[in-house]
Amino acid sequence: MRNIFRFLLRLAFCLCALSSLPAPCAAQIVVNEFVADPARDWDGDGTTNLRDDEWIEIRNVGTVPVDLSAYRLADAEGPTVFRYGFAGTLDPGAVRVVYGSDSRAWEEANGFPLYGLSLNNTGDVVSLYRLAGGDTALVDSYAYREVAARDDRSIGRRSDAPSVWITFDALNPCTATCDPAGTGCFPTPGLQNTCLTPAATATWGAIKGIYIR
Ligand SMILES: [Ca+2]
Ligand SMILES: [Ca+2]
Ligand SMILES: [Ca+2]
Repeated sequence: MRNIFRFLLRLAFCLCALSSLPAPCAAQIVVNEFVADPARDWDGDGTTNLRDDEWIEIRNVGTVPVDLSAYRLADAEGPTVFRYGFAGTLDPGAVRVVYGSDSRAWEEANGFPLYGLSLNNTGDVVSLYRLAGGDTALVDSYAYREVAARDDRSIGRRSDAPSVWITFDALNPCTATCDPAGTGCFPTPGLQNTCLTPAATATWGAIKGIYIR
């Protein structure tokens, strides 16, 4: 019995490694955090740009590496206009951040309009799709409203409770109107969604490189 279980487990892992197969393997990759209304040079190119400095972070919440080549980002317009196509592999627990400038370069190379990630400041949907054979499956999405998306606020999953979404508003503190609620945490592009605050001096060194270039 135990051998049968091990065989099935191994088979499941092998199937997950094949990028052409649909969910539940696809559910391993989730939208983890994003900034829709940038007011600083998030991508580090020396200028602040409303298109190029938006960003979306994804995370592998599963237990096996995932080939990202079938994954696409879109906004509320849906899968008729993709904003970015991933490449490479994402290890379990790892995150990958895509800036608007990355998106624009991908759009240019793949014949899409050069809108970048195109995250509307007055509310939009961040969507992650997966191409599977002739189908396009919605893997994960998050709809946000205007207040939480204002200047340099990111919205993301709590690292210790991934089903709970929060606003990372240390750079632009929320009032009581933020939905999801503000936390006083800094946005963490390319890093786990740990809550880093100005008071957390012990860990500030790990993230200050993002903000001080
Ligand atoms: Ca925007
Ligand atoms: Ca920039
Ligand atoms: Ca993050």
